[in-house]
This record gives sequence, C-alpha cells and structure tokens, in this order.
Amino acid sequence: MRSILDKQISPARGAVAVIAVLSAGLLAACGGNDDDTGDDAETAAAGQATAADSVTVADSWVRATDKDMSAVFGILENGSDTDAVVVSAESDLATMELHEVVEEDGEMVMQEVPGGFTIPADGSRELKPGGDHLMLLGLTDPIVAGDEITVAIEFEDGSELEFTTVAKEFEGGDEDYEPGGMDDMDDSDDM
Ligand SMILES: [Cu+2]
Repeated sequence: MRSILDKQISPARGAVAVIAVLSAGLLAACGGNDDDTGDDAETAAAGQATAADSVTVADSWVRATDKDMSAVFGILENGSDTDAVVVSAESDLATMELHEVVEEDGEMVMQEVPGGFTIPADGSRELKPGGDHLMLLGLTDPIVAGDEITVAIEFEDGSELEFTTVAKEFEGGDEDYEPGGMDDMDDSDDM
C-alpha cells in the first residue's frame, strides 16, 4: 500500500507526531490482534535520548518519476552532542538503500555508502542530487509531483525516525544520481 497522506504535514518533529497518531489509528481501525506491533523505537529510557530523538529532517523531497528508481533528499540535522549514524532506510513503496556518489574512471557513479550516513554532533548532513541520497529501487508505481510518501530511517542505536516527504519534479538531469540513465537529459541547469 502506498503511504500517501492527504494532509499537508509540516516537516520534522510535527510530522513524526502526526504520523504516529495516524498509524495508531490505522492499527486500531484494522481491529484485533496486532500483538507484534509497538516494540520498535521505544528503546529510549527516560533521560537517555536516542539518535531518532535528536535528528530532524528538513526540506526533504522525493524525485517524481515514472521509472522504477528514485531518491529522497533533504537535510539531516543532529541536535545532540553525539554523532548519529543512519544505517538503513525503508518505505512501503520500494526497497531503499543509502547511496553516495563517487568518481570512478572519470564518471560519477552511485554506490551503497560504506558505514552509513554519519551526521556529526550538533551538525548536519545534506542529501542532494549528485551526492548522498536515500535510493528507492524497484518502484512499481509512478511517483507524481505532490505525492507524499513516508520514509523511515534507522540509526545505529536501533532507533527509528519516520518522516513524510513530498514529490517534486527535478530537472537537473538523471546523470546526477542515475548513472546510465541519461536518456532524458534536458537543457536545464543543475539545481
Ligand atoms: Cu542511488
């Protein structure tokens, strides 16, 4: 099922709360024995913040596409005095991988990032076309501009942060993060 929410939801912390409420509502609506839910992301003991408690996602977006690949971008901000490391991501829409873009034989290619995305203490890490991104692989339906999709990122400490991101068109050329997919380059400048 596609996790597209009708409402416009403000980014970052507000979205997390709203999604949590919606999820609870959906579970309740399904009724019955959801006895294996609710055991994740509750590892935070009082007074000990998890990475998910400290990280927010700003200005996120997902590239609209009618192909089977896309990517999620945005700025990961870490408000704690400890580095946070993103080790995986998931979405109902498709398989996700953490990708970086590196130069190889004179070409920019993307690959899974070794060790995940480290967000420095009291710092940020930007995911952007041509650089780090959360890859979506094996999409079965188009992503249309304006669609809202839900993504969950998991941290090294096991905590999980869910956020909603909005699809928009990107005119910068596929070569930025889809090596070999230069079939629809256009005359626009990169962002
Ligand atoms: Cu990629």
